[in-house]
Amino acid sequence: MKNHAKKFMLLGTMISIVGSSFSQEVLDVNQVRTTVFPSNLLFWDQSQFPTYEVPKGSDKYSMHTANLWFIGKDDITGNLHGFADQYGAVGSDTWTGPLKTDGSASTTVSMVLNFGRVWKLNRIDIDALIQAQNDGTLLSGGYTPPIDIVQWPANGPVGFANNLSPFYDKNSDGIYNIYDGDYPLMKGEQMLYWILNDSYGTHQETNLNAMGAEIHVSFYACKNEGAVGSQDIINYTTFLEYEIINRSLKTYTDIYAGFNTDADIGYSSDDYTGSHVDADAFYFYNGDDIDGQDTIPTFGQYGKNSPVQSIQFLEGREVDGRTMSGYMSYGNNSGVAGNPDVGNGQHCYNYLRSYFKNGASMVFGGTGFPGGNGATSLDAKYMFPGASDAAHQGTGYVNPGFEWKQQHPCPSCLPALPTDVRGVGASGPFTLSPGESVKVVLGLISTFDSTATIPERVELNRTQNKILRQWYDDNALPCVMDVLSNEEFTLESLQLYPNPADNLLRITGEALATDTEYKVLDINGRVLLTGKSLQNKYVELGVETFSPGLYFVQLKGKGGRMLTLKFVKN
Ligand SMILES: [Ca+2]
Ligand SMILES: [Ca+2]
Ligand SMILES: [Ca+2]
Ligand SMILES: [Ca+2]
Repeated sequence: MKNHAKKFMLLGTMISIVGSSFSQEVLDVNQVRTTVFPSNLLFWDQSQFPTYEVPKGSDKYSMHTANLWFIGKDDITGNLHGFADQYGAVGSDTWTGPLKTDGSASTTVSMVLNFGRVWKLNRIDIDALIQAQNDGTLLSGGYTPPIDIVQWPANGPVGFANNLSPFYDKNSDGIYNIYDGDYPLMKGEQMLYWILNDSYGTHQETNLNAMGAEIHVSFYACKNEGAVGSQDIINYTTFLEYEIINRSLKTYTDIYAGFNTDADIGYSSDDYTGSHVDADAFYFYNGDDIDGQDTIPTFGQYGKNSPVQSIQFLEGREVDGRTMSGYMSYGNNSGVAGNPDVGNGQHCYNYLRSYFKNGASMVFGGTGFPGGNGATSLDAKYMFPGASDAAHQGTGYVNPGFEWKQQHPCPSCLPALPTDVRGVGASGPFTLSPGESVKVVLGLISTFDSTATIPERVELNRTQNKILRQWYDDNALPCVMDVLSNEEFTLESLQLYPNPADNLLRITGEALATDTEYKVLDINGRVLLTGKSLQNKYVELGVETFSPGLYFVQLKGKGGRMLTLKFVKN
C-alpha cells in the first residue's frame, strides 16, 4: 500500500462542506467490490487504502484511485474551465448536487448537503417494488420500499432541473411517485448513483475556472452466474456512466473528457501500462512475473496471478472513428512527465491532449518524451499502443516502423523498469453549448488467466475489450441490464419450447405484445437473428442451421423491459 500523507487532509475538507451526510456505498454484485463516496475521487477510502477489490473477497486491489477530468475553453476568452480532481490534496474541484437552471449554474449549501450521498439500487428491489405496485401490497402497507427507492432524486426542487435521475413515469405527469406506479430506471444488477457539480466553490485542485457542469454518475455492474466461455468477462466488469451537462450560459470548445487512473496492480511499484487503440481502451498490468516487492508476495499483492486492468471508452464523443482520442501515462514524481502540479489545471489539460506538462507533444518511442533514448520525431496520441494501432491513427497515419510498448521502448532499447504508473485516457475534442450535455460510458475489465503469460494476458484483455464493445453496441450484454417494465412482462409469463430444439422454436405467452422485439445471440454475444413478434403474439425461430450449443433470446417488451431466455440447440 502507498502512504499518501497528503490524502488525509481531504476528509476534513469534505466534512466541512457536506457535514455528517457524507455517506458511502458498496458496489459488490459480481467479482468486483468497491466502496464509493459521493465524490470525484473513486476506488479508495479517501484516506489511504485502495478499495477496487477483485476478485471479491481476495483483499487484493487492481486500482488505487481514479477521477473524471473535464476541461475546455470559453469560446470568447479562450480561458480554461473545468475540473480535474486527483487526490484532493488541498481541496476539491467538485461538490455534490445539481445546479440551478437559470444560467447562474449556482447552488445552495442545503442542496450540497442533501446530495452528499450515494443512492444504491438493486434490481431485485425494483422487481419487488413493481410486484408490490401490481398486487396492492405497496398501497396496503404490506410492502415497505427501500429508502433509496423512496428518496430517488428524480425531481429537482424549484430552480433546479425537474428531471434529474431517470425513472419510469407511469402516468406521464413528470412527477416521481411510486404510489402512481413509477419506479427508478437502473442499469445492471446493482447501480450506485450520485450527482456532482463543479460550481459550488473555488477549484483548489487545479485553480481552473468553474465550467458550470452538473455531473450525473451511474456506477453499475451485472453478473451471469451460469456464464459460459467469454460471458464470464461480465463478472469481472463494472460500468461507469457520466452525463455531464453545461448549466452555464457559456459555450465551451476544445473540451476533453478524460479518466485519470492510478491503477496499482496490487503492489504499486512494479507495473506497466499501455493502450489498446483498436479497442478505445487503456490498461495496466504487472511489469514483472510476481506482483510484489520480492518473489514471495505479501499482504495485498497478487503474486503470480496478477490481472490486467483496463478502462474502455464504450461511449464518448467519437472523433476520427475513435471514442478514445488519446492515452498519456505519467509517473509518480514531480518531473515534466510526472504528477500534474497541484493547482495547475494546464498540466491536466496537456495530459488530456497527449502533451507533457511543459507543452511538448508526446512522440512515438522511448518514454514518449521528445529527444529521449529511443524516441522518434513523430508526434503520438497513444502511449505504448503495441500492435493495436495497425492504421497508425496515433501518429497521423504514418507508420513508425516498430511496435512501441513499455517493455519494448524501441528496437534497440532495454525494457523500462516497472514502476508506479498512472495515466489519463481521453475523449475529444468537442463543444458544449449552454444546456447541452455529453455522455461518457466506461467499461472497466479485470482480466485474469493464471495459465497465460503476462503478455498473453494483455492480448486477452484486448480481445475482451473488443467483445465487451460489441456486446455493448449490440445491446447484447450476457446479463440482464435494464429494468424497465410493463408489469406483466416476466419470464414466468412466457413459454419457450421445445427446449432443446432441433429446427423450430416457439415463444408464446399472453404478455407477448404484437411488436415485441427479439434477438437471438450465441454465447459470444453475436446476434444471429432479430425480428418482432407477430399479430397472434408468438415468436417463431428457425434454428436448423445453428451449431449445437447454448443460445439466448432477448425480448424487449413494452416500456423497454428486457428479458433473456436460454435454449439449447441439439
Ligand atoms: Ca408520475
Ligand atoms: Ca500506479
Ligand atoms: Ca503491481
Ligand atoms: Ca514484482
